[in-house]
Amino acid sequence: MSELLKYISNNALKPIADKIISGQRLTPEEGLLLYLEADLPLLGILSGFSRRKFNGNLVYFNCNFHIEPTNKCIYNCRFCSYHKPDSDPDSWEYSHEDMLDIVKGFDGKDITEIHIVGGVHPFHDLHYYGHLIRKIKLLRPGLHIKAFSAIELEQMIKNAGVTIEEGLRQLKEYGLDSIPGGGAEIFSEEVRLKICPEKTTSEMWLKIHETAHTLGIQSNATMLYGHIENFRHRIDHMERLRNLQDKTGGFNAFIPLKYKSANNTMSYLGEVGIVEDLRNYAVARIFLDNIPHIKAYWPMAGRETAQLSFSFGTDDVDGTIEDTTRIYSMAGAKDANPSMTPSEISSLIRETGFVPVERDTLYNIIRRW
Ligand code: V47
Ligand code: SF4
Repeated sequence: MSELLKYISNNALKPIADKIISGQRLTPEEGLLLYLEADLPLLGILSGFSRRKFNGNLVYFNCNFHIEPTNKCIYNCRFCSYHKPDSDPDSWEYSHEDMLDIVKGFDGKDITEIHIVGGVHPFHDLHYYGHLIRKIKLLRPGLHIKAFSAIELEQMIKNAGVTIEEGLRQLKEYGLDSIPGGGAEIFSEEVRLKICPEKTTSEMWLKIHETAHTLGIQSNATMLYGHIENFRHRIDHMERLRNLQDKTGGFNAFIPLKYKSANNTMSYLGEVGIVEDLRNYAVARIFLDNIPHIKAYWPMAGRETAQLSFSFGTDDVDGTIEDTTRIYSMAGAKDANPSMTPSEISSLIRETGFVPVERDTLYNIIRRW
């Protein structure tokens, strides 16, 4: 493969390509240079090395649904189209009974994961959510509960008056199995100040995930891109994750989330295009050399971009969803009612020449489709 180097005309990129081919870690400056100077075909070839090392030609999915307990929120992130005040006819808040009814609606279906995430409630504490988890486990003991962004966790633990460590320990006892990757946005403090100034700090987000990992609770990490951030901010974000992963090894997947511009106060920015999406997936796959999976979350990315992204480092599309999330449709995503059957997802993957595999939340293989 060193033959490839002959065809790279940009001399600054040759040593970087050499490092990627020989499996060496890139510095932040080298990651930045990829964003600035590498074209799409080269990024496709180079991210292919990292992708094959981690996941061969497999693309994973799971069978899951979401519960969004409320879209009322104490925060007001500028990019968010989802949160609504009490008085808005589009706001909702489910009771435990409402949410248990949603779970019962999936009786008899081969679902392995429930993903619970929503707005940040002012006074519900970890026991309120812990009892919900316990009741769900009683109904469906085998269901993996991946729940609550670090932002929700910070607030519910604070409301219970305990430390982060104690709060997470108690939630684990209630039945929390893992934590989704939301709320990370962009770690750079200068950008955070502009797009979500009131929200949990980056330091706290990282602390919550680190503490979870040390308690044996695995998690994911997201990055919101394509708004006012620049490439340096993206590399800084991924470097902070890479450093934490070196310490704990607790992240399963990295999920780049493209900023969607409908119905929020940053709409004037518009959205980045598909080439930027693919370049971003590829740099993430190359730079994050210690996170095993890169997810193209299909309700946000769209089915076609998700398909193309398999050739730019991604190996996961998330799951069947079953029309249970509104975060992206309210922000303008194409699929207003996101839902795919396992065989639709597996055809979507197989059409691209990759091999579809159904997984559980922690990436144990359930079945090859
Ligand atoms: O943190 C909100 C993002 C996230 C917009 O862990 C937006 O498997 C784009 O974290 N445009 C929540 N993004 C969703 C999330 C998630 C999704 C799928 C899988 C997993 C996982 C986690 O949604 C928020 C925020 O970054 N978001 N508004 C918007 N307008
Ligand atoms: Fe609330 Fe989350 Fe929306 Fe921010 S992104 S306003 S924390 S629901």
